[in-house]
Amino acid sequence: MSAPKPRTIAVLGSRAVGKSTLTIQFVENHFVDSYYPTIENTFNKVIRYRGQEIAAEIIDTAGQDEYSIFNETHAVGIHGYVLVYSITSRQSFEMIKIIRDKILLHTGTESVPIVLVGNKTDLHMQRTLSPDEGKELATQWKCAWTEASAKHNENITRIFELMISEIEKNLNPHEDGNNGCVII
Ligand SMILES: Nc1nc2c(ncn2[C@@H]2O[C@H](COP(=O)(O)OP(=O)(O)O)[C@@H](O)[C@H]2O)c(=O)[nH]1
Ligand SMILES: [Mg+2]
Repeated sequence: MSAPKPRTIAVLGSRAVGKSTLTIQFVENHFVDSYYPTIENTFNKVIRYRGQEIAAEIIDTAGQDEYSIFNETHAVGIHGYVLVYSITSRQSFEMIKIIRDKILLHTGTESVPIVLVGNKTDLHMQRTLSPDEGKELATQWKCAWTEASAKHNENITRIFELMISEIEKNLNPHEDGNNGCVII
């Protein structure tokens, strides 16, 4: 049996929500406290999924805001999107909705594989978004959702396992056990 094709994953969200931190935590297993905010980087990592080794190419984007034009390269050749907000920033949560609209507009599809991530759960005192708000949005979008802490390495591997699961579900929609949305 041939090895599965590489999967390309884009990590999107407002600036400073932790896109680079969670990507580096996942790929290199360490916490970076300061990372140059505006560069885009691509990382490679093999992800184990259902006994298979899947090569993932992870694009850590520079981040989106109301002034930055959606980069059309993020609509081509991407298998799945990790959309990150910070549980301390309602603005970052609102930005996720705008980003998703732009993805759908540029890809011309009704849905794309998405994992919605509420990052920075270690900042309990600054929490302004409840888990339910994230879950509700994921239910509406029929996508996966999880909260995470890139700082404490909580649920970081889970994000990418969910992503592969969403991508495979999208590519093989009729396989057993591949229906419904995954929420943990
Ligand atoms: N407390 C806490 N800080 C985080 C977490 N993830 C990222 N940060 C910090 O948030 C800031 C922005 O992170 P960065 O990954 O550069 O954000 P990006 O612009 O989305 O790539 C940095 O100072 C990180 O150390 C987290 O889970 N918890
Ligand atoms: Mg970054």
